[in-house]
Amino acid sequence: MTHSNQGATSPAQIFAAQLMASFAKLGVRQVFLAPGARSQALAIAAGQLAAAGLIDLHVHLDERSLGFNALGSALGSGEPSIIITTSGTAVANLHPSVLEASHSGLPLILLTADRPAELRGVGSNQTTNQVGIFGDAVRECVDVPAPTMDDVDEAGLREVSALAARTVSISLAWSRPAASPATDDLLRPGPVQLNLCFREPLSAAEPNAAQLKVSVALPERVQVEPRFAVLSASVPTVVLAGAGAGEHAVEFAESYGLPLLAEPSSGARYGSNAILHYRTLLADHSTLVGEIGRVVVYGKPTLGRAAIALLKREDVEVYVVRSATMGHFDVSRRAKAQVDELVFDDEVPFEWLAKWRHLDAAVVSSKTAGQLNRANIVREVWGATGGQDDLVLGASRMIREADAMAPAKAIRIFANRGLAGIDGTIATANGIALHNPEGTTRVLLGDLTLLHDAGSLAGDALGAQPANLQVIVVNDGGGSIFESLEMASQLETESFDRLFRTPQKVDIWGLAGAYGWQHQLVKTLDELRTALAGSGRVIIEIDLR
Ligand SMILES: Cc1ncc(C[n+]2csc(CCOP(=O)(O)OP(=O)(O)O)c2C)c(N)n1
Ligand SMILES: [Mg+2]
Repeated sequence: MTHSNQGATSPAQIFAAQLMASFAKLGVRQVFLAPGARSQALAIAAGQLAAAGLIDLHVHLDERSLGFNALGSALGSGEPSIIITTSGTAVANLHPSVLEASHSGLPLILLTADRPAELRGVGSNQTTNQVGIFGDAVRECVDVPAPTMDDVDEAGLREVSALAARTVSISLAWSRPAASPATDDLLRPGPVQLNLCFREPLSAAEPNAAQLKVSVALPERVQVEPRFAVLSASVPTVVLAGAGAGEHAVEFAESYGLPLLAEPSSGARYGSNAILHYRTLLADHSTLVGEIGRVVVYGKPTLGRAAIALLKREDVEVYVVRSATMGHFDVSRRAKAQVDELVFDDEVPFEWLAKWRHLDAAVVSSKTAGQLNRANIVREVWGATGGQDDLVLGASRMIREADAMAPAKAIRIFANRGLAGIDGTIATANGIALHNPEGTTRVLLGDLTLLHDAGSLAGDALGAQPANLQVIVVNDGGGSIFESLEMASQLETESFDRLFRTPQKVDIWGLAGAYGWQHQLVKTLDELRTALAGSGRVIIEIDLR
């Protein structure tokens, strides 16, 4: 390939090399790139760092998919992901993943290339207002003017490195964004946008980002004043663990002997305090449910209306434990306190948990042994998934089925519950799988959820492809979750199908083949078990139509 401007100097390239080298020096390894012209200096710098083994580079065509891949990587690793896009609609295509990352507290660093000031607002090609495009979904948005030669002298380059450090630090909630002054405000990781203007020449072969010696470090981590509360042990208390609750909810429930009502997406559905059929028990309004006087909420519960109704009950007091990822969840607007740690003033009577366990054991599980139905699919998937594996749950019906009966098992479960979209699920799983080369990453989802993100099956053709990724699609010919909602009883079947179910007739076997995936059609539980024990990148289609 010829480089017409080889040897020429490009402030854009000097800036981009310094910025990307600084991110790498700060330890940010995962870089996600979608191709474009305005962002070429960043892409070239990223390519140089990847070639030198200093970062992992992932290239995807579609920015919507790219964003969810990066989000999945942040979920799987806890580390920030860098996303590089060109200008215009490319940036807008990041919006779904940026919203999800904002609501679920995930560190994304968005490097959105833009035209310089003189080309804005005059109808230039591929130019729109990218500053503020994500609203309050980014923790901070910095509009960085196009660098000139004067901006990339030694002092200027130190500023570029400082910008990288501040960006990483805010994305990880180590530093306070400008908009968050209060000292006991919860600091949450999240997306940060650097809108980077570049003027021509947009790139050059030099400098090589991998050869730069940069000196940069993260600022000291800001400490947030923790908040405590002391609870009276005489009020019958349950722990409600929503998405992102994590092991703290389990430790709290176990150290005080409290019933643990944990969603599958909580990371807390394990241990002997977990009340597996809590969903059924809450909906049944049993006397025990009536006795609840206090709910301690961890994470963000989103799966069932009965849990939300409990939080709104006048005779129930609510304490919310603040979550660094999911924020403070106070859906009833009447939490007595939002705290970081809770203690009881006395021992909780042990009979309280015993009663819950008794009632839980008495819930009759459906007698459908051997049948290929949703409950048994959940059992098989949980059974096949071990400590080495990751399980990703799509939004919609299957995650609720799991909420109703999934076993208590300490496995890594992920779900995009920040906004509970049916978008980006394959890409999210793909990003998570990047960090699990040994085990299997399974994603359990509905047919519409798969089709919404079918383009993400393309993956990164020249880059790392997860070795063992199983997409388990429960194909019931459309959105069956709506059958259980109000509209189903308002409408004739024909209207219901047209307006809500959206039946689809996609040939999933053909879809898998087109993208180079294996496909297995499963019609019995035995076939499902065999398929789950396999390896490779496979779509396991369970036909429930
Ligand atoms: C991006 C987005 N669009 C629309 C919705 C609303 N929605 C929730 S569930 C659903 C249907 C899902 O169908 P499917 O994936 O087949 O799951 P099923 O309920 O049939 O198991 C839709 C459209 C959403 N959550 N997110
Ligand atoms: Mg469906």
